[in-house]
Amino acid sequence: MSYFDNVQPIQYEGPASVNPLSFKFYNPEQVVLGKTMKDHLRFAVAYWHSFSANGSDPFGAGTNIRAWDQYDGMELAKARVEACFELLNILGVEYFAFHDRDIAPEGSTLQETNANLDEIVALIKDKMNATGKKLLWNTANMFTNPRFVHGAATTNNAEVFAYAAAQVKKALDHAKELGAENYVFWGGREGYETLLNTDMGLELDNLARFLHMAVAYAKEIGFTGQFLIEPKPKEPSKHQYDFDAATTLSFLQKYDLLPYFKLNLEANHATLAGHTFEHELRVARLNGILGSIDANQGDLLLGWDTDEFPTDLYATTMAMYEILLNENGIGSGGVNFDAKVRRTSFEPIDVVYAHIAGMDAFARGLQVAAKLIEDKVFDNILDARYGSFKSGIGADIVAGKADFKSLEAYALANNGPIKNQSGRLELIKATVNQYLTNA
Ligand code: XUL
Ligand code: CO
Repeated sequence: MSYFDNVQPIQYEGPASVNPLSFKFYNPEQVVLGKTMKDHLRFAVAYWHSFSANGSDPFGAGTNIRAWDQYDGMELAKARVEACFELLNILGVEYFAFHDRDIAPEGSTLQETNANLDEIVALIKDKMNATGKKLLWNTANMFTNPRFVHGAATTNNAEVFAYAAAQVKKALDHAKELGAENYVFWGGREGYETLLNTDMGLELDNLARFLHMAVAYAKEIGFTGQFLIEPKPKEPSKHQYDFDAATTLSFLQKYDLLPYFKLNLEANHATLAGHTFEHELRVARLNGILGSIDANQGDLLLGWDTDEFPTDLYATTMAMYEILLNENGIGSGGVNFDAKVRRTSFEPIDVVYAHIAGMDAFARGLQVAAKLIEDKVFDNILDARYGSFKSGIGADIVAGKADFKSLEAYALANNGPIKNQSGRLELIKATVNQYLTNA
């Protein structure tokens, strides 16, 4: 049985193709800067959006038409596994990602819940072995169930903390079992609403304790995937502790967790934090913690986490520029489509179109970013703009040879007016546009 209209595997047909079921830019084996597109991008499908969600929003019921909805309980869970592997095959995508609660229903006890999970993980493992598909990452959903109303690792209730630990322990067992290349911590309800009833110090200390326990358990069972933290500034908590890349970095530094964690950065989370996606990627890259990305885009007119499929070529180009400059590129991470079709795009085929759109947007972004790098466009801009630090007093500053006294002496001796140069911003933007249209 087909869940996606018997669509055949999507082929690359080039930018001139009018076939909606073809890639215009994503050509998996095409080599860009010494590596295939497939290896640069390491695309992943997000289970929760494409197989578990139903298209509902706070004002209305689900609209998605999905053939697996004829089932429920464990039968539904099994049908979703079938659908997932069918979609991966159609798209030629190698990876997928899931939360524990996406793949199997909760039972009335933790034992029952774990048994349900074990059964579906075994099915997924068989499918992975049969198809060669891989798990980019898994994670524990510690935000949907009402028990997490006050948080999980940052809850005020120690029993919830223990339950969350049990849940992550199980998820790490499954990560090991399925050979997950990463494991993600997104702190869904790890934040607070008001300081009037919040012990921020204890909550943050506990979050660090929780993460150290995860590191210790992974070591104990021999799970070697990369740990990732996914920052987000708000939603569902009013104030999330892992606000953005810089905040998360200082948390990791303070609690001696930096050796064990990198970041999974999401475009829409960046814009919610008041940053561009490339800002977040740059902060992570400069600090050696750029691990993986959740590819999507927000709507700047709306200002919440709309999780749209990424189609903005400017944004994908700037993101791929940072990834290409990262040591070892995206590394063991990937480009995970944490994105959902709009409520109005309710047919199964829309899920296929949406992924094609996102994959092409990133493939095009990769091509343009590679050309910008090859032609040293930004290198030349920066060389010229920061030229004053290459010689004379600037070189002394950078070499650590200057102090306040020598700089004062220099400033006093230089009586003429200081001359600045134009930043040439409009010219630079026009150049980027040229690359976007011609590269
Ligand atoms: C929520 C979000 C999550 C994480 C995984 O905004 O991005 O889906 O990616 O828990
Ligand atoms: Co995400």
